[in-house]
Amino acid sequence: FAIETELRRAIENGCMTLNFQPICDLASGRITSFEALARWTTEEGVAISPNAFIPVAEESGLIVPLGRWAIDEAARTLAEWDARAGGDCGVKIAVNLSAIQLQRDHIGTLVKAAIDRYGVAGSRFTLELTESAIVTDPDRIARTMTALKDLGTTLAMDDFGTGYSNLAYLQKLPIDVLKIDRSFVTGMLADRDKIAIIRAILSLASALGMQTTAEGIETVELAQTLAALGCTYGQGYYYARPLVGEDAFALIGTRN
Ligand code: G
Ligand code: G
Ligand code: MN
Ligand code: NA
Repeated sequence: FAIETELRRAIENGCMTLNFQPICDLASGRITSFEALARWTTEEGVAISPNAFIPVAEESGLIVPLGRWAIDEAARTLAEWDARAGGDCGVKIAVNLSAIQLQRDHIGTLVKAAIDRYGVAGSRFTLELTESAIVTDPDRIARTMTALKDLGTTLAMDDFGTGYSNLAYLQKLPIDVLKIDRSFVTGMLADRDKIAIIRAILSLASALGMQTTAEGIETVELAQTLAALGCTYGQGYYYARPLVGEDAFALIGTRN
């Protein structure tokens, strides 16, 4: 496949970059972390969405080098921001891990290597996993998650509420944060069913001692309503779109 060859080259040639979208404390509006989102810009200047290249990367096995690059680049970015801030710049970076990547690579070892290479504490990283990762190989996932917790990282369940898994895993795995999928947030103000689902997720998280992040917050009304419902963090275009690193760093200075 031509796209595979081009993707391999993009990883090697620096055509892959990370964008950063803030995740804010809903009560104060302060930025607590940034989700790192991969962007592939071709040599012709065409931006290709991760929704297009992540599946290709997974099918071809290129998700392994791509995922290794993303973890390293996130750590490098944190070290750069800390250096510019003259100390801990005050935010974490969240890296997405796909199910296939978790199956094929040793993520704990990679995160440890990035921590050592850049001298950034493990507590500065969040790893976002999906329910599909748990369905695929629960025992392996449990070991990986324990290794990641031992490094001091935060673990978030991405797209929560959209997967096929049963809820028993919530009790067994060391999950810190549930990310409420955007599909429940979009249009929730005019939809009692969506509000009921969100309330149920918030109540479940609270009972299990987990925090919550609502995705897809596009308006101040959504931010206020979710804060009033007791959601901890929010992410979405209301706060900011995914930004290039330079703009993300500048935003810390203006918002925090
Ligand atoms: O940035 P955007 O909203 O278009 O991202 C689309 C999807 O791609 C999201 O589901 C996101 O989790 C995923 N994604 C973005 N960057 C990465 C990455 O570095 N690794 C993995 N596995 N998924 C990513
Ligand atoms: O699956 P994951 O949650 O990692 O996906 C993140 C994706 O969601 C990115 O592609 C990002 O661009 C997109 N996104 C982030 N905030 C919003 C928002 O407020 N509205 C919409 N429609 N998409 C968003
Ligand atoms: Mn995510
Ligand atoms: Na998500």
